[in-house]
Formats: sequence, structure tokens, C-alpha cells
Amino acid sequence: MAARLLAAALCIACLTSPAFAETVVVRQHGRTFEPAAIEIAVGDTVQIVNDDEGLLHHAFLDTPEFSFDIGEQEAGQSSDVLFPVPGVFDVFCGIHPKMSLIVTVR
Ligand SMILES: [Cu+2]
Repeated sequence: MAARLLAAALCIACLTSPAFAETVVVRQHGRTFEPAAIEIAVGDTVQIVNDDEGLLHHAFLDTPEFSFDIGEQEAGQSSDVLFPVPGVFDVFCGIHPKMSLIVTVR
């Protein structure tokens, strides 16, 4: 019984460890985020790629729960953002106000 409980505890520990975290790629293309909405788990990383030839982008998030600002990104550049808390977050571009990326973190 004790061994079974220990195995269950270890399994939960490994499921929440960074080894099981995923990276989801979001492109910025045509002045939009593609896809425009994603669902990830706590601890997952969103890789934000500027795939807009000749355009700068500037993705950021500003909420009480979690904020980031990757600064101006040239075409071809990418930035990784790890989401450490659950919630529904609306990521914007500081250069193109119509750009919106909804990140649901479970
Ligand atoms: Cu932009």
C-alpha cells in the first residue's frame, strides 16, 4: 500500500516537472497572431515568432497575475515565454493594437 502511494506521488511529481512541459509556437504573420487562441498547461512555454518580413512586432502582457514584455522583435526573431500561473490572458502587440492572442493556461 505504501509503495503504491509513493508511486502515485512520484507520478504526480513527474507530470508537473519541466520534463513534461511543452512549447507551443505562435507566429506573428500578416499582423495577426497565428493561431489567435491557444490552450496550454501551467509551466508550458509559448514561443512567439516574428514571421512578418520587414515588420517589427512587440508582444506583451500586463496583468496582476502575470506580465511579460519581449520588446521589439525583428522578422525572423523568436522569444520564449513560460506561463507560470493559470488563467486566461490576452497578449497584445505594442505596435499593432488589433493583434490579440488569447492564452488559456490550465
Ligand atoms: Cu505587431
